Amino acid sequence: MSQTRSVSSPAEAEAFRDSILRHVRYSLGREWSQLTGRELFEAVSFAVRDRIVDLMVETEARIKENAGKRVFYLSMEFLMGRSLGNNLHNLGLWDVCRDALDEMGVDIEEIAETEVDAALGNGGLGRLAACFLDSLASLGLPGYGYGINYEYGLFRQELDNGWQKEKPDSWRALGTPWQFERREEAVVVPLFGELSQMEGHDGIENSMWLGWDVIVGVPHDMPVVGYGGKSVNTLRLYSARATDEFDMSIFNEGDYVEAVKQKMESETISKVLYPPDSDDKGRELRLIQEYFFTSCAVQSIVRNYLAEHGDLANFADKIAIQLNDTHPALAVAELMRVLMDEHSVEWDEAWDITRNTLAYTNHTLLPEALERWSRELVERVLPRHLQIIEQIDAQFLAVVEQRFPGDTERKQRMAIVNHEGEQSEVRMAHLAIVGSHSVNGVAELHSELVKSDLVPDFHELWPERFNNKTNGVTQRRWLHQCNPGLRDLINEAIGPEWVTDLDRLRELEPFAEDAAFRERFLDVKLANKQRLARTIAHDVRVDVDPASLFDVQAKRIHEYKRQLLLALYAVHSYLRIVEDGVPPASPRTIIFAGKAAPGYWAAKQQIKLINSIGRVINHDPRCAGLLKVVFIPDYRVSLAEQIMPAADLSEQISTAGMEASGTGNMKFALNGALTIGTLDGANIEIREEVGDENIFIFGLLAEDIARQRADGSYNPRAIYENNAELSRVLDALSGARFSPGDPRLFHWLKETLLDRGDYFFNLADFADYIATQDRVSHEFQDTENWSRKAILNVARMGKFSSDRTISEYARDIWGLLPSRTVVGV
Ligand code: 26V
Repeated sequence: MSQTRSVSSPAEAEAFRDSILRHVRYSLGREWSQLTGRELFEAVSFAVRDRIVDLMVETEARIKENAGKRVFYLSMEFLMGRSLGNNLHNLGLWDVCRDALDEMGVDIEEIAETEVDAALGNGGLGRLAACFLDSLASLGLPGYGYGINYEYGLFRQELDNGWQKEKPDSWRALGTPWQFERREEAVVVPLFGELSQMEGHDGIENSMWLGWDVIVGVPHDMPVVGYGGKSVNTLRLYSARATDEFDMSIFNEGDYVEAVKQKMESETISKVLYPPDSDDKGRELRLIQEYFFTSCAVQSIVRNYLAEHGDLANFADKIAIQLNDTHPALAVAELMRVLMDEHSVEWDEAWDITRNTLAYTNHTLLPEALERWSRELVERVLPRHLQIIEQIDAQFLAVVEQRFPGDTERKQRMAIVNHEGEQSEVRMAHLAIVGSHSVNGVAELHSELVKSDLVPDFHELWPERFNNKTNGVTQRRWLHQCNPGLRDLINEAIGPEWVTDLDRLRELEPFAEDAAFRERFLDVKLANKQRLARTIAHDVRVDVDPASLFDVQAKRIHEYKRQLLLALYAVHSYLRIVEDGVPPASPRTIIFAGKAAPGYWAAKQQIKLINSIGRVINHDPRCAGLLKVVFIPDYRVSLAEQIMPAADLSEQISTAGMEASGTGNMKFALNGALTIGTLDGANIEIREEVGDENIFIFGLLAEDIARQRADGSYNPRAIYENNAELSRVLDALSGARFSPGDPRLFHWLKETLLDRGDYFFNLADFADYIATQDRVSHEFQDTENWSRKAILNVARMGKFSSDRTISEYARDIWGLLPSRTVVGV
C-alpha cells in the first residue's frame, strides 16, 4: 500500500524548530538534553500556542468590527479530549511540526500521546458540545462556550478482577498549556442570604436580597481553533475562588481556621465533575455548580455587551444563549435578576429580552434524568431566584388559564413549581421551556417524542416553539485527524473539500464499484485494526486477530443502551461453538468499552458480567480463532479516536424510543463500520441516508414498546420459555459456568429479565437480534460486498456533520449569518 506522506517546506519546519527550542530554554528554563517527554509536549504546545494567540486576537477584532450577533453555548460539560494534535491539524501545521521534530529525533505521535485528555464531560452531551465548538470556529461563527473548569474530570476507569474501580482524574495536576487565566475578568457570584422588603425612593415596596455570601468565578480561556486557522474562538471555563474580603471578615473575628475552611468550601464548587447518578435530589453542591457557572456566564455576557453597546436596548438582537439541557436553566432567573436588580430594567422588558435571548435543547427523555430541585433548597441557596421563578410561574399559569379556562389539572401538570408531592419541587425543564423562544430535540424521532410524550401540554400551548436539530459530529477530529489512512485515500480519490463540506463525500459513491479502491480501503481498515489489536494486547492482555470481524459497542454503560443484549449474543455464539459444534460464519472479536456511573449498580454488574464472559471464552481452546470478547478499560475521547477507525460493526442497539440521538453511531459509520441497530435516535436517519441494504436493522419500534408498556402485554418469561436458544443462554449465565467460585454472582440477570419484567425489552428483541447477527456473519465473509457497503456508508454520512447541525441552529434559532457571508469573503 502506498501511503502518501506530504512534506512541509524546510524553512517552515526550521522556524518551528527554533520556536520549540526557544520555549525549551525561556519558557521552561531547560536545556534540550535534560528534557522529559512531558516538558517536550509543553514546549511544542507553546510553539503552537504562539500562532494561535495571534489568530485569536485577530478573530476577536474582526467580530467587534462586524458588530453582528454572538452566540453563547452554556454547558455543564465540554468533553474536549486532547488539544495538541487537533490544533496542529486545524492550523494545517501537523506536517510542519512532524518534520521539525523528526529532525530533532522525536516522534510527534509519541509527544501528542503524552497529553492527558480534558475529560470535562460524561458522554454524548459533553462531546456534542465539543464538536459544536469545532464547527462554530470552522464556520467562522462568533460562538463562545461557557462552562466549569473542573479540577477533576470524569474518573479514570480501572478494572479489578473484572469490576470497575474509579480513580481520580487530576488532569491539570501538571498545568495545561491550553488555558489563559484572566483574573481581571473575574465575576462575583452571590448566594445564600435572605430577602427583605424595603421601600424604595419612589415609595414602591421592593424586595432586596441581603446578606449573601459570594464566590468568585475566575475565567480560564481555551482557544478553539477553526479548520484552516481563519478563526480562533474561545471556550471560557470558570474556576471557583473565595474572595479575600470574605476570608478577612472571619479572619478579623479571630477565627483563622474557619476562614480557611470557608475558603476551601468555596473552591470545592469547581473541584469535580458529577457523574450522572440517578438520585439528583439532595445534592446541594450540584445545584450550586449549575448556578455558579450560569451566573458567571450571564454576568460576563451582560458586562461585555454593555462595554460594547452602552445600554441594553438591543441585547436580544446581538446575543443568543443556547442552554445545553436544563443544567444551565437557572439562566432564565439569573438574566432576569441581572437585568432588573443590577440594571434597573422593568419586569416586562426584562422578560422580553430573556425569552428572546434564550433557547433550550433537550437531550434525554429518561424520567430519572429530568432535573427537579426541591423548592426549599432553591429558596435557601437562591432566595431571589426562587422569588423570580415563582413570579414567572404565576404569570405563566395566568396564560394557561386564559387559554384553557378552569383546567386545574392542566395547570398542575404544567406549573414550574410543583406543589403536588410531599415536598414542592422546581421543574427545570418547565422553567427552560417557559423562558425560551425555542425548544429542540436532537434527532427527528426524539423531537417528536418531546412533543408527544415528554411535554405535550407545552406543545399544545406553543407549537411554534418546538423544533428538531439532528446531532452531528465534526469530521475534522472524527475522520481527518483520527483516521489518516482513510483521510489520505479519500483525498486522493475526490480531493479534500469534504473536510469543510461533508456532503462532498457523496463523490466517493462510484469508488464503491472500483475493485482497486475497495482493496485499498480494506488495507486501511486492516492497519487500523492492527493498531487497536496492539492497544488491546497492551491494556487487556488478550491477543485478538485483526482479520476477525471487529464488533464494537463503545459508549456509557446504561441499561437502555443494552450492552446486555450483545453480552447475551456473545454467550449464544459461545454455546453454538462448544455445545452444538457450529462455528460462526465469520470469526469475531466482540469489543466493549465504556464507563458506568459509580453509583449505578446494574451498570457495574454488567461490566463484571462482560469480563467474566470474556475470561471463559478467551481461555477456551475450542474458541481459538473463532471468538474473543474483550472489555477495553477507560473509554475516553483519545481511545475513541483509535476505536472508531478500527470497527467493522457498530452496535447501536438501544431500546427503541430511549436513545435521544446517539453520536457514536455517526462516528463509526463515518469511518466505514456498518451499523447493527434498532430504529432509535439518529439510527433512523442514518438508515435513510445509507439505504436499507447497507445497515442491519432489527427489533421492535418505539411505538410497539410504548404500546406494550401501556397495556402491560409484554411477557418476557413467556419468551424465555418458548425460545430454547435464549433459555440456554440465561440458564448458562445463572449457573457457575461464568462465575466460578460464586455461583450466585449473576443471579440478578434472571431476576431483572424474568421476575422484574425486563423493562428494557432485551428478551423481546433477542431472537431478531441473533438472526440479524447471523446475517452479519455471513455477509462479512464476502469482503467485496462488505467493503462496497462500508464505502457507501462513508460516502453517505454528509448529513451527520456538526457543521450542518450548527448551520441549522444558526439559521433557525440564533438568527445568525455566517460571518463570511456578512463580510462578503
Ligand atoms: C442522565 C442521567 C442522569 C440520571 C441517571 C441516568 C442518566 C442517564 C442519562 C443521562 C443523560 C444526560 C443527557 C445526555 O447525555 N444525553 C445524550 O445526549 C447526546 C447528545 O445529544 C445524545 O446523542 C444521546 O442520545 C443522549 O443520551
